[in-house]
Amino acid sequence: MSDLDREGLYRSLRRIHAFEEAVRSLWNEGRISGEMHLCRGEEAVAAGVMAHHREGDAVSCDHRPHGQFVARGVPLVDVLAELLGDERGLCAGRGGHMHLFSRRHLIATTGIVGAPAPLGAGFALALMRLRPGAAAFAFGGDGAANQGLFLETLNLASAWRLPLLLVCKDNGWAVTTWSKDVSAGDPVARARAFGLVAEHVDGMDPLAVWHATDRLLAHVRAGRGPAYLHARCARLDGHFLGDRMVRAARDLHEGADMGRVVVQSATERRGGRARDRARALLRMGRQVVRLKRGLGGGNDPTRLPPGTLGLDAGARRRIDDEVAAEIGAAVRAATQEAA
Ligand SMILES: Cc1ncc(C[n+]2csc(CCOP(=O)(O)OP(=O)(O)O)c2C)c(N)n1
Ligand SMILES: [Mg+2]
Repeated sequence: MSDLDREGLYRSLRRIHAFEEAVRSLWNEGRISGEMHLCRGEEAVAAGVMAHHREGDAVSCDHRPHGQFVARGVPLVDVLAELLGDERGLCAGRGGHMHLFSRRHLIATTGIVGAPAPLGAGFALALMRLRPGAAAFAFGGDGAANQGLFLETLNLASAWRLPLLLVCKDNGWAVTTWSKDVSAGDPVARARAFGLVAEHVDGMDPLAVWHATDRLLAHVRAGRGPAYLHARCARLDGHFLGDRMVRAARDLHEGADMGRVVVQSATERRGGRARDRARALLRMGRQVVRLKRGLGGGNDPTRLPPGTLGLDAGARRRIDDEVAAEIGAAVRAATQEAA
């Protein structure tokens, strides 16, 4: 078993959180162009898994990659400059947040849903030959887990006993589709059917993620084949920044105009039966209340109850302050460069 560094795990959570809030501000200011998929709600998965990363391991990420890049220790100024489209960015400002790549840190992102799995398998194949004991980590979503290339990777990774840890960040959604409406069977059972060792974990609990990853990686690093971690987490900002579905629940005053449209369509004479429309309206109302409660903090993996991780309030405050200073300095450096 690896040593658990509680302060390090807490710091990692807070760094990811603070980084995403900084990106949100820059995006809101119009300094970052294009779609922005933040990983708020997935911090505990990124921090808990990446705490086990060792030099020489490789990482592949999906379109929500910041948590892994921050936890990997890629220089934050380089990542921020990339998001700002600055030529001093990680990929000369040409890739943006969905194509982050660092050869030095062996970490890559793809915007093609499902593709981190085969990309990770490729990394794993190379590592198996070049660096026995090293592992590849591949992060994807629940939507990605229904892609053909993901299922093909389960097969080949198992057949070739690749040192690969596949991590599913299951936030329940693929853009506007509830995954449960389009997913057959149980994800862990699916992976086991291909011969992987697999576990389900509460992805809101950093300690649980840390322990599950520890167990699975012991198997992977010993050369016994790939593993699969299914982590239930949340999607706190909707699919991308500006996603009205979540903004409506986040700020109820913004939701007023959204609410009008929903009520109008539900009371529209044409269309479905009155009973079905009334049910739909009720369901929407319940959904908003549930989201609102969740967004109040209960659904936020970085708002840990006192005593979590065994850190006292003083230690947590010190780390929070250090993280705030680090992120603030990175933003200043990146925006000055981009100015
Ligand atoms: C092959 C492919 N199909 C469709 C898309 C458009 N797309 C971008 S993100 C996304 C949803 C992915 O859902 P999931 O894997 O659960 O990730 P989440 O956004 O929930 O984190 C889709 C369909 C894409 N980028 N690539
Ligand atoms: Mg999803």
